[in-house]
Amino acid sequence: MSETVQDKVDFLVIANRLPVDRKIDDEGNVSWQSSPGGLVTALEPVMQRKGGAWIGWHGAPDEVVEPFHHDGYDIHPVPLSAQEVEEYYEGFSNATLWPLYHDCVVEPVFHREWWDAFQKVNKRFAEQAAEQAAEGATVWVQDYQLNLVPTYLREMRPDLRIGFFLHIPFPPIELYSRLPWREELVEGLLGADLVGFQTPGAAANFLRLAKRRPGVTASRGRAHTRDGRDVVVRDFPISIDSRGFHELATSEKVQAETAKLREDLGNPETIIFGVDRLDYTKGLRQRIRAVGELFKEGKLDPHEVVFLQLATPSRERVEEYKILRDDINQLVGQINSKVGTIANRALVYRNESVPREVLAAMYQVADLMLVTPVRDGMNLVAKEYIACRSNDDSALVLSEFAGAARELKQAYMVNPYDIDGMKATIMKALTDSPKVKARKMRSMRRQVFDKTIDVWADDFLTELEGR
Ligand code: GDG
Repeated sequence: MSETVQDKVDFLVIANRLPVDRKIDDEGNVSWQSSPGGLVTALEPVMQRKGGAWIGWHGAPDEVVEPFHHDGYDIHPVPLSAQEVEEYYEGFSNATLWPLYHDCVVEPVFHREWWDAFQKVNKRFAEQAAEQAAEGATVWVQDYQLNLVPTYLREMRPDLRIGFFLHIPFPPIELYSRLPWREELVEGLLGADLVGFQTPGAAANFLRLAKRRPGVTASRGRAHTRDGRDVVVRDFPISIDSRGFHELATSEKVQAETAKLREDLGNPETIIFGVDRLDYTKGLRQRIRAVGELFKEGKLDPHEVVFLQLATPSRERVEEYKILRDDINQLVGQINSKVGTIANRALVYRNESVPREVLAAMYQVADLMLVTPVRDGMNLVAKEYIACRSNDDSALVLSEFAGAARELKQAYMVNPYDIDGMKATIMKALTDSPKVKARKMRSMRRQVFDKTIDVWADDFLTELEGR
């Protein structure tokens, strides 16, 4: 395969971020390394096979980076100014759409300037794709930040096959209708040939909205557009590289890490674990409150049980995220000052990002995993725990508001708004018989090893290419 950037390609992925991170060594040499996300793992082989390109922002504002070839495919960095990052990304994407699409768990912010920037940046991504795509190429657009790209791209290049996948939930019409630009955003997605969601409920919400547009009708998972096209709308629940995670978790390096971690936590009998981006949708306040109360009431003994919560820093310049960070710090402080001792902290809270090996070790030592979002498109953490944890004497507590709840039916389900209910379910998950827990774990393992990220990508692309 050629090492130079190709003029035109048959397969393109467009995402807000590139699949590579820039590394600069001590001598100042620059290199790009694949970022270890699930999407990259799933799509790299596809792009290598088809000779593809990935279009996305490289992560540094006010900088133009030339296209380059990386690991068998092309990378086309899209430049963003500092003001665009603020308005298109932090503003419209993460302070307007993100809360709105997550059931308005915090108030979405509407600013007309953000909307202007959102349109402008979406157009830039579409133009870049239109330039790179060969005649009849397949283009896969990822996520809410690029909601307008399908229609812009269709106007520029009607010959292309365009797919769109939304990684987050799609809200009911009653909430969506608040959006001053609701018509444009629905039209934006109708430019695609295939629109994929995490759940059938999200797909149904979108179809209900689509058929309100003048001249658009909908039936049996399809929207028929004014210009006579059919848009297929359905769910494609995303997954993980299950075998990859399992191999990592059982590797020698991670085994050593696991022993060290257990030691660092004071060799407790039971380890409860949670890991999330520090985001208000993940139900951290409710989860920490519930476990804190169990410690305070003496139902959990800090000499025997440790609750380890890892919260990865996220979107730190967006106001609601700053408020959340302060709230959680305060909540953790209050609990630890009332229960446990300096040697036996009840709650070990780490607000940082850790290497994958360390995360895999954390999954391996966790007797009980708490995944309690108030709303979540899928939630990969729940699946990663099932793939990594080898011991059958384990339990997953899972929010019914995560997309993953549709597939991991054997989890201990909770409503994170019901703190007492969550406390009772946590205690049940800790005290159920090993036989019951083993049955649940085995059934969830079958699900996670059956429906992997490759299955997800293949399903989506087969449907798209059949269009
Ligand atoms: C969006 C949707 C949907 C976290 N901390 C560390 C770390 N992580 C990794 C986890 C997991 C990923 O981040 C988080 O994925 P989630 O699915 O839980 O959540 P979002 O980031 O909100 O993702 C979501 C997803 O898109 C995919 O469609 O499931 O619903 O909101 O993979 O492992 N990884 C490492 N260190 C950390 O400290 N290495």
